Amino acid sequence: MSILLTARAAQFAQRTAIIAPEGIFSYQDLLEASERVASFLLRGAKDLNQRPVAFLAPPGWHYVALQWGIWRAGGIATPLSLFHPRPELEYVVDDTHPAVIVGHPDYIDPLRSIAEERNIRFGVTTEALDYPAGNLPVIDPERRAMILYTSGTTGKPKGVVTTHNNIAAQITSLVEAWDWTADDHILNILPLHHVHGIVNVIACALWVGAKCEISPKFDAGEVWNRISRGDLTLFMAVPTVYAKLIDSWEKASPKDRSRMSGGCHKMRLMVSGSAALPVSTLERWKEISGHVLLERYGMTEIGMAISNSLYGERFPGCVGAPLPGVEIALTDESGGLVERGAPGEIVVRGPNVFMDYWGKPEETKKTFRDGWFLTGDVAVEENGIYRILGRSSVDIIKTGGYKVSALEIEETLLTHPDIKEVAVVGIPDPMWGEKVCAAVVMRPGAALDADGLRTWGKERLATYKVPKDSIALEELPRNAMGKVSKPTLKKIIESKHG
Ligand code: MLC
Ligand code: AMP
Repeated sequence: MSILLTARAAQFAQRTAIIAPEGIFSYQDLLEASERVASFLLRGAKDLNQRPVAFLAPPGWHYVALQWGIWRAGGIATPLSLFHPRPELEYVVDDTHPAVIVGHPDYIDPLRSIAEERNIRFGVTTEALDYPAGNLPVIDPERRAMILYTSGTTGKPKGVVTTHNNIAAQITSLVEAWDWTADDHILNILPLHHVHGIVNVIACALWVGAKCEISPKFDAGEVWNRISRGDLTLFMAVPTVYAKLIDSWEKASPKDRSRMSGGCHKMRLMVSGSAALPVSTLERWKEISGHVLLERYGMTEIGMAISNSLYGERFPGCVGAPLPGVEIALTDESGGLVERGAPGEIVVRGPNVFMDYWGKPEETKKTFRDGWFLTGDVAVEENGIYRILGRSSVDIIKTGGYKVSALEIEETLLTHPDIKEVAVVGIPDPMWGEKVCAAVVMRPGAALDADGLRTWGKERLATYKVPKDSIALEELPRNAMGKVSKPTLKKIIESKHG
């Protein structure tokens, strides 16, 4: 309800909404700032009429004021990633054709030139925040609210469009399941171009009138310092963050350890998601913090769908039961329900499910069957509790909570002048969950320079997509059909790394 979200804020007017590097801001401050941003975007027009507005700002006050401002002007909030080099930013801009691009003063380059080259209006967040407030449109919550880019099995990322009502359904389901209240105080350390940070943390907090403290970037030492102060009630992160926090705790002195663990004891809930939580991480975290991490399952297209319970038993290695308002089924390839206890694809139905992929009606159609969204994730269910077994495609990799497409990375690496053939796979890794690795066949006379390839890759792809390890092979393993055998390749890479 994004727009319904802003409508709720008046009731919390004097309460603290955002604690960020830029300062401490109340709900009233947020309403006033977003009104100025909306007026800046409108520049006298009545309504942005569901035109996308692309924006790039570090997690913090400018980000939230801008997001709300776009919603209040009738636009579609399209957050760009701080970790995307120019070609990836250009891809999103060319895919969405935004009415305006807005950048934080620290991120003007290369945004301004991307906008100028395309004749798109460009603005700086500071200008928008200083603009005189004017009249704003009334927004129907059935309208499009947000586009988030997600990798798929078909190469380039797709823009997932959610309406104000979709976002409201995603928020209210979590508010109910996890008992959010205005007394909550959460720390966000997640990036704000994905649903985990945007909906589960910031939007849920602002829905109930809670305090949302926003770090511009994850830093394990700083998170521990913040937790140690003992005034946070909630924390949500991906498994890699917990792995990094565990590492940092192990390195601390006994005195600091007890301070860190003490801060955790004061919290009411710690949540993990976006990738499988290893049971070993869950167990170590319990020893350190006293919390059994609540693991839940979600996806950009649906928000959160399945969750362990807040008060009842939490099942290690499982993601729990369907969230309020979300319907789940497990189906076979022809769409029939699988037998009880048998593996099946998770399919999802409910008001939380997205509207469409931006500008891709055919791809949208392919991901729905009889009104159910097909996730591509495989699970089993026993006694109402779901366990994720994996994904139906080897070409989707989850690294540190980011979903990346092996095909997209392969397409980019193939443009390297020395590379003749390439295949990308995800290799299990204790820190990252999966690590992106590439096998390349070099052109005659060329030798693989793995570090050089990483530097080259970072100019074209987000750093988290760039292979952490690359190996050169004489030829790629292929099956009888001539198709690269990724399971065989994974074994070859794993054996090379011992
Ligand atoms: C950073 N690096 C990564 C990476 N993150 N490499 C692979 N995978 C990642 N996820 C790179 C850096 O660029 C750097 O490269 C090197 O690894 C070391 O970085 P770091 O400083 O150790 O990383 P850090 O900044 O600590 O980031 C780790 C992280 C971050 C886990 C905090 O990746 C993160 O915020 N992940 C969360 C993503 C997320 O929100 N996903 C939710 C999607 S929504 P170099 O070469 O410069 O050294 C979703 C639905 C749902 O999934 O269910 O929630
Ligand atoms: P994204 O497209 O970035 O939103 O990522 C969604 C994907 O993350 C899902 O389709 C799952 O594959 C994965 N995922 C999310 N939560 C979990 C979880 N708790 N366990 C395993 N996989 C998860």
